[in-house]
Amino acid sequence: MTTEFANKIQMQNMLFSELSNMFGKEVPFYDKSLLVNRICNQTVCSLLSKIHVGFNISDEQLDKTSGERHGAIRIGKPSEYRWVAGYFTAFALEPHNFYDMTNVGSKSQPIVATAFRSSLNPEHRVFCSLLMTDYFDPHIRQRIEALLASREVFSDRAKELILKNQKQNGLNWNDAGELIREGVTRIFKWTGRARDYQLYQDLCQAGFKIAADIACFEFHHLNHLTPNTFWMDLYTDAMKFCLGEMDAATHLTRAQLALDRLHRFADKDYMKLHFKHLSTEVIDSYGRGNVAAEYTRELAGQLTNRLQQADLQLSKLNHAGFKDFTEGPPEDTPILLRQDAYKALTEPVIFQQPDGSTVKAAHTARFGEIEQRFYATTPAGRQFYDQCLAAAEAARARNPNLIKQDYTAYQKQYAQCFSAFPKKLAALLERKLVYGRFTATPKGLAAKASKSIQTEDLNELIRLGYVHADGLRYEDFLPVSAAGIFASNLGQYGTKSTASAKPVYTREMLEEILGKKIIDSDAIYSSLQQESIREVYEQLGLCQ
Ligand code: OOG
Ligand code: NI
Repeated sequence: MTTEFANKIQMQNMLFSELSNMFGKEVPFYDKSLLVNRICNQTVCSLLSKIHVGFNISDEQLDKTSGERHGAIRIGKPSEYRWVAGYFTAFALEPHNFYDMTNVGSKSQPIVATAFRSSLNPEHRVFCSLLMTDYFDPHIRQRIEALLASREVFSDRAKELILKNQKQNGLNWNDAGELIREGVTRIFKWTGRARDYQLYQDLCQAGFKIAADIACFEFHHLNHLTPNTFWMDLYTDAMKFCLGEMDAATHLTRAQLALDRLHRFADKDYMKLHFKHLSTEVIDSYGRGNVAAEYTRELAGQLTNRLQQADLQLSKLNHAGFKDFTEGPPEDTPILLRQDAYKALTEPVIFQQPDGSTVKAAHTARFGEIEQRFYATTPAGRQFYDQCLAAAEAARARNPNLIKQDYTAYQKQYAQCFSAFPKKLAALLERKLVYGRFTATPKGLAAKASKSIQTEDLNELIRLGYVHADGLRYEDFLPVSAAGIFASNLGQYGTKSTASAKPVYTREMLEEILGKKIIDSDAIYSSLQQESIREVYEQLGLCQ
């Protein structure tokens, strides 16, 4: 008997599309931010089609390319964490990397995490935190654990489906649809209902807002669902403008600057990185266009006008402004990922009290992140990035007012700290700072046939045009950026452990809770690179 199982990647796309619909209904502001992003991405594409003659993108493809999301949930107890892992397995989302957020200096939070995603060409991810109750003193710990003990996030039916998937390694479409519904109507849903207002207040006042966000709520509500943008600075300026944080003249100038920088930056490697549906051959076939100096001004003007229309007067909606600065590398350094966010909204909550009464209150946790992804760094590249980042953070700390006084000057100062980092893929690969994927070119194969290849040096082979190099895209997260996002949204820089000694958390401990191994994504990037090098050498008749 053959059983027809639903395709897990298709299930994944459906789940994230449904989650995005759910989140848009829960948070209308999120839908507005998606619209701003769409308009900015369209503006980017208009410029790209002038730079790369032959490039154009249909509305449908734009939606597809913009459909990528990462979500974040925060879990309270190990048993829930294991159910979540079981849920994601049904969608081919597996745990990648161990993030110890208790260990990021003054930004530390009482959580450890992993990110669920597919190993190859992931489209979607969920950053999944687990509250470490032993981070706190025994009294607070006991109160949190007692409240969590009676929480049932997963329905019996959801558990049944998760176990069924585990047994069969697949679900039919009926079951798959039901599991998705469990996700969007319960497991990841925001209900505005919470419990134990006293504990909530005590946790917030003691500086443990994150614990309050996790322990007192009914379900594992999504706290953000992040789309990607084609050009971060264009989007952040657009949002700040719509929120009333910048006037039209300033927006016009800044948008034009961002587009001019994009013009300089958006080479074929940028196209490859941002438009996965385009092959190297297609991108290579584009002609080089001439972009008139006035064109970016014109685009910036159109964008400024569009953002002033009635549907985008975001300042009239309930909001808490935009984050002060972008996390990650500066705009000119295409590594890892850049992230920014509108700050968490204050939303009404009804607390069910232990005595049966209810309390009306408000909670601030859910925010609107955005990201742009670039190349995955090797350990050497990551170390170099960390050094530059430390210098940039130190410079920011020395002059904390600069951001508000002159954001352009702040960005310059920030970028300056990364100036030693190469800016182009070829140099990044040559210096082994990012991972690549290599393929033999027709020219290389012809050279092999005529036995005229004189070198085995990969960089030389690339220079000769015998090998084509792509960079591998970074598909994971950055603890320091995450900590910055937590800090800005919780309005709390970090949370110090109040246990008699801060516990040490390990990957093995989280693996035991998950009941499965956590995949090390660095090993994946590295093996993809190695495998492609091996193939290239074989195709070109060279030994490695
Ligand atoms: C998770 C923060 C981590 C990111 O993009 O780095 C994250 C959270 O706020 O719960 O999503
Ligand atoms: Ni995030």
